[in-house]
Order: sequence, then C-alpha cells, then structure tokens
Amino acid sequence: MGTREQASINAERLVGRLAQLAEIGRSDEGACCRLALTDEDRAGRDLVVGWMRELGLDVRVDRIGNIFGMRAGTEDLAPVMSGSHIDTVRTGGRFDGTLGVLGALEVVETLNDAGIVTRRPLVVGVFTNEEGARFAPDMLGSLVYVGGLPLDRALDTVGIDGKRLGDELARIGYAGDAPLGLYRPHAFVELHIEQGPVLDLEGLRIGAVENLQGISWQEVTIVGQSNHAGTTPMRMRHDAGYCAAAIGVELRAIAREFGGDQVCTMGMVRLHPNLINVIAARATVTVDMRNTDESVLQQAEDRLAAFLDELSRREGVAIEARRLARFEPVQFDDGIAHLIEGHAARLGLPCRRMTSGAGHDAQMLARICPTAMIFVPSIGGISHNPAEDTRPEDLAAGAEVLLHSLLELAG
Ligand code: HGY
Ligand code: MN
Ligand code: MN
Repeated sequence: MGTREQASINAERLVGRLAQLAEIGRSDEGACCRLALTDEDRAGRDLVVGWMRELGLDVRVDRIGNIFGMRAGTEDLAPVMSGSHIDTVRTGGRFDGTLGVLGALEVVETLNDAGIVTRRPLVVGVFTNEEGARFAPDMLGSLVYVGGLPLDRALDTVGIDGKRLGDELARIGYAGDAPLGLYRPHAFVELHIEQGPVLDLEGLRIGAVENLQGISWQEVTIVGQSNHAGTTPMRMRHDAGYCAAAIGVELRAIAREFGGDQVCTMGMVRLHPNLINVIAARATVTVDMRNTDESVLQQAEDRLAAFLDELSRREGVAIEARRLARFEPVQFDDGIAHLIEGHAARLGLPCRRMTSGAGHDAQMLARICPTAMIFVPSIGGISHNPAEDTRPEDLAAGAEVLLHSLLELAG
C-alpha cells in the first residue's frame, strides 16, 4: 500500500493515451476532428470506455450521453468528480478536453497502482457536446446534467448539418439510461489546457482558475434580394453579402471601442447562392461575444442589436438574430483554487490565479458543487487549431496537481 505523498502519475502512460485518442478523427491537415455524436466521437467514446473498464471503474451513460466511470471509496459519500470532454471542433488540437478526461483516468490508474483507496468515491466524467460546434449551445451535456436545459429540448436540437441531436445520440449508441444528475459531487475539478497565451508568456506552469467569462452566441440571418451583379445599380441593391461583411466590421469596432476583456468573433459565414455574379439573397453569420463583466457584455449585445436594426433599414433587408447560447460569467470556488495553488507550490510549479476565456464543463458543474479548474500552458496560446501544443512535462505537471488535489478533496 503506497502513501499519498509517494503517489505520482505516470507521464508516459498519460502522453501515450493522449496520442492514441488524438489518432481518432485525425484529418488530412493533422487536426483532431471528432464533432459531437459523429462516428469519430463514438470511436473516441468507445476507446475511453474501454480504458475505464480496464481500470475497474463502474461505467454509466446517462440520457444525454454523458459517460461516468466511478471508483468506489471506503465510504458511500458524495463523490469527488473530475473530467471534461473528448468531442472537438472541426480543426481541433490533441489536448482540448482530452487532457481533462485522460488526466483524471491517469489519477485513477496511479491510485490503483499504489493501492490507495480514497474515503469518497472518485468519478471520471466525459460530457457530451462540450464544443457546441455542431449542436449549440456549447457545454450542452453538462448543462443538461445540472438541470440548465430540459432533456427533450436538448434532444430536439438541430445541428449545423440539419441532424437532430437525439437521433445522432441513438445512432452512435450512447443514449444511455442513467438518470440525469446521477452523481451530486462533493467537488469538481477540471484539468484543461489554457488555450490562451498567459501562462506561456509569463513562463508559468500551472493556472488556478478562479472564474470564467460570460458567453453570448447568436445566429444572424439576413434576407435580401438576389440580383445580377452586373446590371443592378448600387442604389437598387439589397445585398445580404454586404450586410454580412458589415456585421463583421461592426463586431471588430465593438471589441476595439469596448476594450478590456471584450472579444467578438464572426466564425461562420454562409451566403446563398454563393456565386461570383449573383448578389447574395441570403446570408447567415454566427456571432460569438464574450466578456468577464456581465453588464458590459449586455451593452455589447445591445450595441449589436441597434446596429442590425439600422443596417436592416439602410439596406432594405430583413435581419433576424437567434440566440444560440448565453452564459453569464462564473465564479469558481476560492477554496479549491487555493488548494490547487497549494499543491502547485508544494510541487515547485510556478502558478497564478486565472480567468478562463473559454467555456468549460466546469462552469456548469459550478452550479451544483464547489468547482475550480487547473490550467497548463498552451504553446503560443494556440488552440482550436491543429498546431495546438503543450509540452509533455506540462501535461504531466497538470495531472500531478490534479492527483494531489483530488486526493485531498476525496479524503
Ligand atoms: O466555446 C468555447 O469556449 C468552448 O471551446 N466550447
Ligand atoms: Mn475544451
Ligand atoms: Mn474547445
């Protein structure tokens, strides 16, 4: 029987599993492409469930497809949970989400090897559709888990490819029967790459994440009038393509004028009929706006809404904005953030408190239990990009801090 202090994760094993999972859904450009509920996501889920079973975990799948592997404790108490997601954006990297799932599995295997049993059960969670790239909103599985979105509405969500979420979940065989909210955790800790430049720029190893910024997603549809690109005088145009471009320019102006933490992104632009000599009849664009300050984020939304009204009048087009996701900023548990800092310090890992610019499942678990996150550096701050990278020693350091944080929380 090993002692807790001696327990230490196996870096090669962790890096090896991350590499194995990264091969699933590998695209020609070397990206990880496992959009939620696709065959690639299923293959990734099957691989992780296989590892959970090998480690002796009791595996359950709930009705929105969240996967949980439970390791019994000496007492039947509320568990300590850790985990993240394995679905990716279309041009994803190797570590976004997977580090949180496989880091938690590595903790389990380390404890198995050391013969350590915690007082509280440990649960490893894999949440459905965290990215929201195919089915909005993002963090959908954990949002449903904590009761933030009714199951039937989630199952009826239609993806960007026209598929219904519930049908895809059944098709890949992960429409489980475990009830939602299966475990009410004593605490939740998520290990994740930072996906931003802060730790890398400051030469730090660990981020103790104490809060997470607000997120506002909208789909804006512009309906104008297709017409001949050559014969139609400019004064007679109702050009949906021009309006899409104007929205992109306005979003940049909002971010520049608001300054501070305000970020705005027009990630998707679809034109119809999308032809060189036809004035676009219709345009659909997506808007992603985020800010750490809820009132400023609302002002940014109001500013955009006023712009869309004015644009519609000026260009003689119909504009409709549909909300896809809206999450207020989240404060994590200061005690757990402090605990993470303490373990980083004890392990000699330079650490700082941080805000998360990205959304994470932890922001949903924070609604039902004390929650915080551990960040490790992203080289160059790159993410949602095949070039996403983190040094192996930092992947291991994050898992080591996770190990000791979970040990302390699980008693
Ligand atoms: O959008 C996000 O922040 C996350 O990657 N789902
Ligand atoms: Mn992620
Ligand atoms: Mn992501």
